[in-house]
Amino acid sequence: MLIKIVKASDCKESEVCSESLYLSRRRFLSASLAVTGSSLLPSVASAQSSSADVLPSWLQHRQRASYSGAALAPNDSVAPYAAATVYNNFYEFGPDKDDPARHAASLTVEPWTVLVDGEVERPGRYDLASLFHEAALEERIYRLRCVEAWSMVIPWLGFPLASLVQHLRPNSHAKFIRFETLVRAEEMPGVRSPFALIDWPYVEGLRMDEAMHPLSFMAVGMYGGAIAKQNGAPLRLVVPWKYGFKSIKSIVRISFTREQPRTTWQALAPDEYGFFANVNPDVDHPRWSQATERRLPGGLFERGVRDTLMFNGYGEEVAGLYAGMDLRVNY
Ligand SMILES: Nc1nc2c(c(=O)[nH]1)N[C@H]1C(S)=C(S)[C@@H](COP(=O)(O)O)O[C@H]1N2
Ligand SMILES: [Mo]
Repeated sequence: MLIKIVKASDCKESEVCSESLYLSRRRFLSASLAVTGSSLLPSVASAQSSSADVLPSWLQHRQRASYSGAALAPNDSVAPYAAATVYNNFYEFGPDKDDPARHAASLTVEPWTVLVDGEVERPGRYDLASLFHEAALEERIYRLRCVEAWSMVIPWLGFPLASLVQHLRPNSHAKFIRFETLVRAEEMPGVRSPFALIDWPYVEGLRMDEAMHPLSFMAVGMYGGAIAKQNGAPLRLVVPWKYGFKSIKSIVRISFTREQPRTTWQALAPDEYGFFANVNPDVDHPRWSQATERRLPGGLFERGVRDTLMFNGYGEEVAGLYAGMDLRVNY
């Protein structure tokens, strides 16, 4: 059976592609699941489940702390788990929005270690429990605004990046942090693909003051449970005032550097994607406007288009980081 259906990833900013086309594709997938049996399609089957898996054991007994900053706006509602785990960008698993949900299930996340190196007093290879030592677990409900002009509200569980940095003790030469994603061709079809544009590993970075900002977050869970593999298990960065591509997934290396790191999207298309990548409705992408965004998942009668907010609505907290900087130059 061959059915031609428009892919959500073909839609980006265009007016003609609506979320409903994407949703009907999902219905088509679940219908075919019912016919073929879920055992044949384990990755799609797991993406269909409606709630998060239980937290890994090292997190289950962590002390919890509450966070009172950066509240949601009255018109923000949390995306259903099923939406946040079927519409993803994770190019290691393929270029289409549903590739991560289909292929990430086979990713091995245990054991997982993170290499810490560079200008730091405590370099080494850490497992996750020792990386976060005795930090208390927090929930952060953040807007995530992709540079492609869609957004979602997602509840994360994890630790402030600042607590990790303090634990690792960067020295006085450390001006930036560089993060690197796992590269494992056997488990990552996008890495194996000869058509991939990205020069693996996926790399992202922050200036040290950005990393130390209380909103910068290392997620190890979502929706009160485990973080889904398509969302960057077992460890991903979340920087809510920056375009989504800064929020690097499945991190295996954290380096403290003197120089600004060469990051993946900036290296690929420097005119289109900057190092800072702060959400900014006044600075358009060369190929589309950043003034508005599509909030996902859209309702049946509502296209869900809304104005994009400066710093994704976190300006009160973060604008001071960029005082005196020209954000048209440093996009
Ligand atoms: N390693 C890695 N991290 C990544 C990406 C990627 O392709 N590879 N995509 C980024 C982009 S463009 C976005 S919008 C967010 C999407 O996060 P989500 O799928 O959890 O919504 O992940 C970011 N992190
Ligand atoms: Mo993105």
